[in-house]
Amino acid sequence: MPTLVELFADKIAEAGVDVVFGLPGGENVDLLDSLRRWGIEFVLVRNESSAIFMADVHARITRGIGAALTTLGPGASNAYAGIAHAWLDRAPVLLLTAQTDPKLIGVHTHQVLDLGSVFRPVTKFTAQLMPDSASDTIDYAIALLKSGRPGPVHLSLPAAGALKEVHSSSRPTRQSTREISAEDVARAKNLLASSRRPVVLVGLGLEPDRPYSQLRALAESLHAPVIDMPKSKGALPADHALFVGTLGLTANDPAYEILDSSDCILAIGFDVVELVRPWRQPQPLIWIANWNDQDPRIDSDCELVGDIAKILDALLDSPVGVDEAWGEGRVQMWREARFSKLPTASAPNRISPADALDSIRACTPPEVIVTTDVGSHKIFTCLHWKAMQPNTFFVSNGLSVMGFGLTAAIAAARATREPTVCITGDAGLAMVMGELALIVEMDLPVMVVVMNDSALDLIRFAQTRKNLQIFGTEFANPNYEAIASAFGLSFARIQNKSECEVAVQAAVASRRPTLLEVMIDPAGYR
Ligand SMILES: Cc1ncc(C[n+]2csc(CCOP(=O)(O)OP(=O)(O)O)c2C)c(N)n1
Ligand SMILES: [Mg+2]
Repeated sequence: MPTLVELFADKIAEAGVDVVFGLPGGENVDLLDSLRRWGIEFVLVRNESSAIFMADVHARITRGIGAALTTLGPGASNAYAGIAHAWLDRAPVLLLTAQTDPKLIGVHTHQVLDLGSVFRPVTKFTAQLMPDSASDTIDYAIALLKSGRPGPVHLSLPAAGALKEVHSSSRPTRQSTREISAEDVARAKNLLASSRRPVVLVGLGLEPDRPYSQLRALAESLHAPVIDMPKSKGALPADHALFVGTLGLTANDPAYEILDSSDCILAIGFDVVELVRPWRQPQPLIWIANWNDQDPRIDSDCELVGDIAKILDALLDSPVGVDEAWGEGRVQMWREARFSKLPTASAPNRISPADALDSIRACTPPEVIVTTDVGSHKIFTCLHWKAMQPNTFFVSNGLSVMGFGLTAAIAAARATREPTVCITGDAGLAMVMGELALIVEMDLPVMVVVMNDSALDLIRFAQTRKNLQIFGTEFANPNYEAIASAFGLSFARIQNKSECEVAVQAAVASRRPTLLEVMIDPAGYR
């Protein structure tokens, strides 16, 4: 009979896990050894939440599940931001933590936290593995990760149980498949037929279904402008005649102009968790997703839940009667009004955010993966970056947690081995700076672009808007050249567009781990 840790390694390997991200404690060494013996790679992170961010991105790129490992109390609680991200950003990540021997709970308190209570609000399921039931518990936890709306699960393993022999069973867990009713399809078609100005709104739930060709075909047949959300950027290429822009960054995102003037919303894989203001669109809404409209439920006139590609195919022959001034023409007008206005840098030796992103876009291939951290640079990057292919843009947007950007880029480059760009603020980079070591250890083609403004710019801007004094939002940055050299990354400091182009071209060509310090003019974010 296998031991409990062997059973765990066996079951996650069977579920397709070939890498675990984590930072172990003494209680994990038997499990770590079983991962080694099962040929599962272990990526040793420098901070536990990084492990969850990486497991999320790994899952999203491979269409699989992510796995992370930490020790008990301190390691588990250090993973909280990561798990909270996986919860609100709908990521199928299995977190395995250690735990104290159940016999000692109540007697011994050193490093002991009630991890079930800690993780229950931010997981789909949390349980302690017990030798008698571990096999079924692991099966259940793995099946839950991706059933319905994806999300994290937490299992804890008391060190005392690690080497107990356990009974292994394999219960096939049924994935519920929802049949799409002909009645619902007919109702959706009627709504579309009577719409003069339909709009498509896509969100984080397009992955892992990837119904991108069906989405494009349906939008084109309806002449419906497409608005994406940060986590679905690239679903329709940014240069497509029907692509409008990205929603979910501010209360007045420019794309609201198109959304507000539409008369029917086709919401596909949409999740209001990505919006910074409550949902209050009065138009008829057709809900298409792999999970029920829930949490919070928004008003919809028709709910189609199931395989998104099949649903979109079923709607493809909907009759259309859109206004002539809608569709491609309306999108073109909107773009012209918007893109004529972007500022260039006003401060000396500073580059504007638009110039920085435009030169990165011009010097990288269409399929380049971009990740962003959280702050003013995130809002600007989500609104301005032209994503040309699906699933090439990674951001924490449900939780919007700092520290995600760098770790996401590491996981993306590790999984794809392709040039990956991380756009991060200086404060966000400082939170996870230790992870720079992983880029060099794994020799990844990651370009870390740090927007140096010596400030929590987004928070400083909130002070300015309220006419408050700047207080507690500015800081001094380290010498980034020395940081790059200490970690073993190539380095360049950038003060204008041509320097940016030269540095990005060099980084892409060399595929070397690179840190680019961009002397940003934060006035350009506004
Ligand atoms: C872990 C975490 N702490 C705090 C915040 C709140 N917050 C959002 S943006 C921001 C400032 C980020 O500063 P920086 O990384 O330099 O980006 P900038 O706004 O300057 O572009 C803060 C503190 C957060 N989202 N996540
Ligand atoms: Mg900053």
